[in-house]
Amino acid sequence: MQFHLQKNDNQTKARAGKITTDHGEILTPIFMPVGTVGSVKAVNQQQLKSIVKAQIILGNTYHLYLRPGIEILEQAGGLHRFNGWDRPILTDSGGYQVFSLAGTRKIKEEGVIFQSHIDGSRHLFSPENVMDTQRSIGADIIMAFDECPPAGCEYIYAKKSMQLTHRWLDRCIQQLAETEDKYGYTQNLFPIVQGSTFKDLRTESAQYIASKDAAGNAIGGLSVGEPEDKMYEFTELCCDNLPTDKPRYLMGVGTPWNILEGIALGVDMFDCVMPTRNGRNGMLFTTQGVINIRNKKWATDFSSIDEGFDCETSNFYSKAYLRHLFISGELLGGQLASLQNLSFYLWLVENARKHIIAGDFKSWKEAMVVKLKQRL
Ligand code: PRF
Repeated sequence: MQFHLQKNDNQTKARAGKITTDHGEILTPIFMPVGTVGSVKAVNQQQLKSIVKAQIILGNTYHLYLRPGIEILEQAGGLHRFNGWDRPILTDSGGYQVFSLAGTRKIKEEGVIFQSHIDGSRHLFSPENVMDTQRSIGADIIMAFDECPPAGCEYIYAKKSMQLTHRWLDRCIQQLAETEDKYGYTQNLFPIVQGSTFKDLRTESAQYIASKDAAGNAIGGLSVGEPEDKMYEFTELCCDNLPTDKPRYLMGVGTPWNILEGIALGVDMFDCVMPTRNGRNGMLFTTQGVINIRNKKWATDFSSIDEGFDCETSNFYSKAYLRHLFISGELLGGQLASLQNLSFYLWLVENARKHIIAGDFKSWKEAMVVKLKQRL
């Protein structure tokens, strides 16, 4: 994998770049739609390409390991063959999902013992077997196995947890060195910075992660319930301590304005369930602000979903029709809302990139943040 920096913004820490993987190029900054079980909910792979213009999607080791399971993924020849997505894929390690989803779990030096959210069965995730599982899934970018401590945890817990994440990282690196790519293309490990909201821990963690000279680096443990200003403060601290010549990925973030602020702090990659999950609940992100499409006020508004935004969904359908679909419980409603939101997120990062290259990112971003936060 290669990362080519094309432009550094003069007024902020934003960058425009290009990542090259064996499944094609990714122009940064980029947003990655979340396809937890190998499917971006309600949106098919053709739509992801032609309407959303997604360049890379995400999958989750935790979910794919439980269902369909490693044997089936290996028989298929990896996730790309299984789901028909021939562009880059990134898989999260499960280090977050076992903490947020699984029922009872026990963290040990060896790994985490957890219970499946599907049938309650017991499993162990270790740095070694999570690397093996990600080999079998076959994503282009694979994440280190980490522990994401809860927001507001005590210093001593955050420190021990960070140290465990660092020891697990070393074991991930070792395991990858001892195993091979399964499907003839290169898989790239991204380590993850932790350290909660403690400056000394975050600095130490970012420097430790940087010393591994990985193909890219991630920032975890943020957007877990801390105030927004803390999230920005710690994102910046991490970025400042991570290599400039490698992509930086802020995990699980966020709202459209979080993404713009993250870009201004030096982040290159983002993922979040928000555009799809909130979309299925009737929350639309548009170039004019946020819409609750179930609201009565849209019942007779026959204007397009997002006027002035050139996307298939926004162009073809009205607010009144989309509201009708939601009120009637039609599946198409969730699909159209997801398409609108994902297309908008990809539009947003594409435009951020254009403005970084043009040299007017800062003023564009400031005006956009105000506009996008509006509730219509
Ligand atoms: N670790 C991993 N995945 C994640 C996170 C993390 O800390 C987060 C936190 N926002 C989202 N996804 N492995």
